[in-house]
Amino acid sequence: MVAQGIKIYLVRFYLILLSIGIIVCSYAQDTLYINRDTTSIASISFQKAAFNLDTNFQRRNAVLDFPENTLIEFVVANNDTIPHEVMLPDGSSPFLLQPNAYQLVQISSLPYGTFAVQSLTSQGAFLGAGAILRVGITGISFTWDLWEQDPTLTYDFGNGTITALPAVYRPTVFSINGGVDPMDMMSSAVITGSVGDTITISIVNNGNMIQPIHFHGYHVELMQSTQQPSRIGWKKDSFPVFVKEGMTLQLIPHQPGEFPVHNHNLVATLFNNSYPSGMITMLMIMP
Ligand SMILES: [Cu+2]
Repeated sequence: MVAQGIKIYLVRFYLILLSIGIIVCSYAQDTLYINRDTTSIASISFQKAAFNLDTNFQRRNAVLDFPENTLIEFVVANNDTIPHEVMLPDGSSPFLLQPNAYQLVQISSLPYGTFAVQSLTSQGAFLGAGAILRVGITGISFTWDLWEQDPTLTYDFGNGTITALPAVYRPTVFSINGGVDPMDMMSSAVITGSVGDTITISIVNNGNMIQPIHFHGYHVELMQSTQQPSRIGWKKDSFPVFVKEGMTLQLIPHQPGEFPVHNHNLVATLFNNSYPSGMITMLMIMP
């Protein structure tokens, strides 16, 4: 009798273990890999860091979508050769990730908006490592991952020879989603839609200076901001995006047309002595 009881107990225990295994296997979180590499655009070479969805370096940071008011889970893995201090958007203390280490992140919930998971380590912070979290954003939506830097300084930050911006900082690479090719209509930065659409634009400034974004043709509404909450509801054609800020803008086009949208600091619309190229793109609105 006792032996049979133990046997039933063991079978039940085994079934519980099996079901836990099935639940774990069927629920795979996204992994954000911290990657850093040398890259080049039009013969200008520089270092860049990013959170990517695999170990292959891409200049553009990953975008993860979550519903509002639910548990947010993902894994952060350090594929870099140096430790990174990782900052979460929930106000918790940053955590240190050694090379080849990974950590499961759980955030109980985030409100509607655009947030970032950023590296505070200079090889990440100054080289633009910041994954974008979009929470509760549905429908027609676009994301701009902004970053600027001086190509020479990227190597100094990468080598660890500097850990702060110099007094004279003259960046020449101004990128949206890792690219400086705004006149390419296939660019992920280009906003497309029709008159009357509700278009959501998520912006994260992963750069090191304020990026004042100017919209032509339309006013947009500030729906959310991690650093300027008092300005929510403002409808304007120009918004400063502060360093490391996450911001959500809403565009409901009242007219069709093709209009530029760009960084109002005009050196940001130059790259390798050519204009327009840099932090500039297009709004392509159909009737
Ligand atoms: Cu303008």
